Parts: sequence; C-alpha cells; structure tokens
Amino acid sequence: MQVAARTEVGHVRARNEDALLVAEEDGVVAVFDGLGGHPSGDVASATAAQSLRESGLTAASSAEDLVAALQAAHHAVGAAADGDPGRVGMATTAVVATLAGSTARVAHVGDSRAYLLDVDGRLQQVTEDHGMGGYITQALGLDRGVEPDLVELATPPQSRLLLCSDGLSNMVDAADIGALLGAGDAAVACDSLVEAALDRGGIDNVTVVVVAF
Ligand SMILES: [Mn+2]
Repeated sequence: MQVAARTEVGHVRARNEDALLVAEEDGVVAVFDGLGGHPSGDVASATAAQSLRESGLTAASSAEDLVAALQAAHHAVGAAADGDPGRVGMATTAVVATLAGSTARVAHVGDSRAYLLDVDGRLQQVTEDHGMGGYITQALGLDRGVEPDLVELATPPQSRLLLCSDGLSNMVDAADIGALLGAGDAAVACDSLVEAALDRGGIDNVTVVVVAF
C-alpha cells in the first residue's frame, strides 16, 4: 500500500482551512475542510484532525469505533469553541478511512468526498455530500450534532482510494479525476490531482489523499 497526501491554499484564499491526517502505521487517513463563512475554520479542521489522531483509531477498529471517533472529534471542535467569541459556530467537514488490507471503511460528514477507482479503472463516488451549493447540513462542531455516513469497500490490489476536499471536486470533473487518479504511482496521482485543481483556478483550498492498494 502506498499513501500520498498534499494540501494547498490555492490561488484565492488567504488561509488554508483544510487539514489532513495520514497515520499510515495505523491505517488511518482523513481530510477535513473548515467551513467558509464561519469563523476559525482552520482551528476547527486542525482540532478535528488532532482529535482523530489521538482517538486510538486503527485499521483494526470496528465500524462503531470509527463513528465514535468522529463523534469525539465533533465534541472536541465544540469544546475548542466554547467560550471563545472568535470561534463560536466553527465547524469542519470530515472524511475518514480505515485501511485494513483488502477492505476499507469510510465515514464522513459534509461535502468532503471519497472516490474509489476499481481495478478496471472505473471511478465510483463513495460518499454522498451532506448539503449542496455551499450549504453544508452536517459538519463536526455544528450545534445540531452529526450522524456520520459509513460505507465498507472492497479495496483489492490495484484499486485506489481518493479522499479530497471540495477544492478538488468543484474544480475537476469526475472523468478527469478518474484519469489522474489512475496514472503513475500514488505520489504522481496526488500531485496531478492537486495541480489540476490549481490549473483550473484554485479558487478554494485543495486537499488530496491517494491510497494505492
Ligand atoms: Mn473547501
């Protein structure tokens, strides 16, 4: 298994409010996107990433443990905002994968996505966005709470998993994502995807994690 990851501020935004987690030894990868229009999006995404890192989550964890780790991250973001006027309402998307040999579990809230490129080169969007047109209905830290979606995937040798923020999926269409995800090794694919988002304008922060099985 090869893992490559990269995050870029892009050409327009002043700050990078995305965050990523690559804990290859634990078999855990994740992407977070602090919500625009809310204060301290960068703090929200970093807080969620740190909470996941410290959660004890591994490739051997159960589906329940994965959802519980996201719930814990939700509470961590809320606690980090508590009593701080500059952080009230801060929130972040999350897409998290645990990688156990030929299967992976993916849990998410918000509009950060997972895609699977199967051994025949077919791209499948694994996650369904919570919200559309920039309005997010679920995010870690939002008062209404979160109900993460969970899927289990077959990840045989030669398949590839992509986690990304909407700075990729809004800039690069699915056909191009599939072609770039499949070309070269994981590091090449990761760089090609990020560069494609930047070449097409880079109007948002862009974050990409590629896992080649
Ligand atoms: Mn974004």
